[in-house]
Amino acid sequence: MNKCPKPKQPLVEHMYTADPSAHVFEGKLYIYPSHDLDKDIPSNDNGDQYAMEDYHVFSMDDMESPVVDHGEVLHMKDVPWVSKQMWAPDCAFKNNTYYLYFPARDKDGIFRIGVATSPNPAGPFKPQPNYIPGSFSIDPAVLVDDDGRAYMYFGGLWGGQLEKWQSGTFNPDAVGPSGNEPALGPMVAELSDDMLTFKEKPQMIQIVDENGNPITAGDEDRRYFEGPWMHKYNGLYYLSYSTGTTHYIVYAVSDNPKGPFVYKGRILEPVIGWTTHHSIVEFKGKWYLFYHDSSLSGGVDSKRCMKYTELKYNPDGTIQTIKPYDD
Ligand code: FUB
Repeated sequence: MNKCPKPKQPLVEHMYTADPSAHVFEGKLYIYPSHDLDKDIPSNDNGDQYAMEDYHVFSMDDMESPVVDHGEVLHMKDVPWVSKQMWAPDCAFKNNTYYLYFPARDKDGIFRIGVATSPNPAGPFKPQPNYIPGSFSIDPAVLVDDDGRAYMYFGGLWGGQLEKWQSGTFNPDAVGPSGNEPALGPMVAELSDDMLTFKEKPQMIQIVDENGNPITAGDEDRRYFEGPWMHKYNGLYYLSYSTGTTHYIVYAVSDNPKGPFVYKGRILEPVIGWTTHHSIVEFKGKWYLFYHDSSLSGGVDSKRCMKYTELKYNPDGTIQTIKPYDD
């Protein structure tokens, strides 16, 4: 059992955790993070330092309760198609079943997205024998909409390989657009009713500025890099994501789950460490941002710790920008 967490402090300190996806299931807050290894691996743009092998699930009865570690719920040795790097997961509930979605490299070194199921939000999760057909890249985030339809958002540049799929097939030499060309966006695909396959071919989401012009690849303060999250507020769809090289969590809004989305602003200023990755959840009448930084390891990019803080909206629905190290 861990101590009661405080806002902007590590949620747990007995292991390194990152990419926290938070959801309210069965009246409690459940968190599905990546599990960073306590190993020193040289960093590169391919992300080799993120060599994670398994997932733990955490829960809190409320924001004043200790964080419970439910232990290892899935290990890559139990997933036949995985070779390495189990990155940022998410969990969704439908059909009386919890679905854990996770990216990992297949036996050819290509990132795919798999799914594992459990009758319990705390797992353990039983993986499907193969990855989701037609899946690629990283960072799945699933929204089960009010009408029961479920959408998966995913994709990440560089180590996450999104730019290598622009032609529709994997091209290891492909590079992304640059300068004034429209930036790549995250992908979206509606999930089948059984939540195990895509109902359709994934399509790229368009993110535009206030004048309707596509955000360009050179606009690194606003363009999509990785870590999509989708939540709804007052009936609108809020797509939030990391800008990667500039280390912001930003957001864009639409009245349609597939966009186009209009860029609105920043949610989180840069944290300690290269990556920034988050989720947004409403719990017991307040909204929270879950995120990570590398403070627990003294700044090692691949040894991160999940944190939370309250997220506030302005009356017009915009989100107040959070400074991670100010009170
Ligand atoms: O944790 C590995 C990768 O780092 C995630 O997939 C990215 O979003 C970044 O946080």
